[in-house]
Amino acid sequence: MSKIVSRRRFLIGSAAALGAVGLTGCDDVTQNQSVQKVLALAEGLTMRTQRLLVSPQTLAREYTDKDISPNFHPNGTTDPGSEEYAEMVANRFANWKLKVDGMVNQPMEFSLEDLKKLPSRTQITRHDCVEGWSAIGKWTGVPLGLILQSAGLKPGARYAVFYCADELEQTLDGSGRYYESIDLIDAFHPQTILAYSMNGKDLEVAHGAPLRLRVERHLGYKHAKYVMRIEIRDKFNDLWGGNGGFWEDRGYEWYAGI
Ligand SMILES: Nc1nc2c(c(=O)[nH]1)N[C@H]1C(S)=C(S)[C@@H](COP(=O)(O)O)O[C@H]1N2
Ligand SMILES: [Mo]
Repeated sequence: MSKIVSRRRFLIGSAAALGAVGLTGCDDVTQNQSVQKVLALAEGLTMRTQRLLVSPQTLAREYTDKDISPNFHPNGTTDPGSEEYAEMVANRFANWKLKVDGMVNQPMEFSLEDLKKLPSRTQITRHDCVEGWSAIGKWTGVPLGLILQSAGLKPGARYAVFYCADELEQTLDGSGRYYESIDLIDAFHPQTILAYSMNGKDLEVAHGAPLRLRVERHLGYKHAKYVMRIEIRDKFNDLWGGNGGFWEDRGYEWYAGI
């Protein structure tokens, strides 16, 4: 309990430390239930404190072309490796379609060509991975808000869940599938885009081709690569480990605000 109280004091007392909370490794943290509870509490506080102090529409810093990192390290899955995915790569994603469904008025499908015809946003931002590296890249894609607006949200919709093509951990029960989720505030944030281009070229396989999420005020693991389907939901605790993402199910925070 005292740990929790001091954590709370620390959080309330140090607005300057926003985002510095809870950058944890995943090995022993996942084993320790009380640590998990503190992390969960800290996360709630971090989110509420941050949401109070930072307006939902605050933009992440954007950079210029000369700031772009010459080497942007691909991380996690660098090729989903399935036969299905290999076929998609072979025909340059011509038959690939992004599915948008769940709590929407109009379930939709978009080919890569469809997405490229929609209004786009280009942003040069810094990607921060929990593993301790950062890189600046230029991303072009469709604002997620546009897609959600056109599908139309049903009452009670709260989250966008991203289903990816890769299993980061090979498991028999499918629990190694990469997935992520964000709330609708982040989904409609102007810098939240479905990117099909990086540094002026089609997104490479290593960086999540054909489509990856950029959710610029969050840590790297929220930026789902190889996005195949977006489902609008009112909850995510009934999916896989119940924590809203592959890494969240392994101890990372759901609200990875920076
Ligand atoms: N589908 C999928 N998305 C993912 C990952 C992954 O392994 N699979 N890794 C995440 C992590 S931890 C980071 S830091 C970034 C890395 O993006 P990059 O490969 O473009 O550097 O992707 C994120 N999105
Ligand atoms: Mo990461």
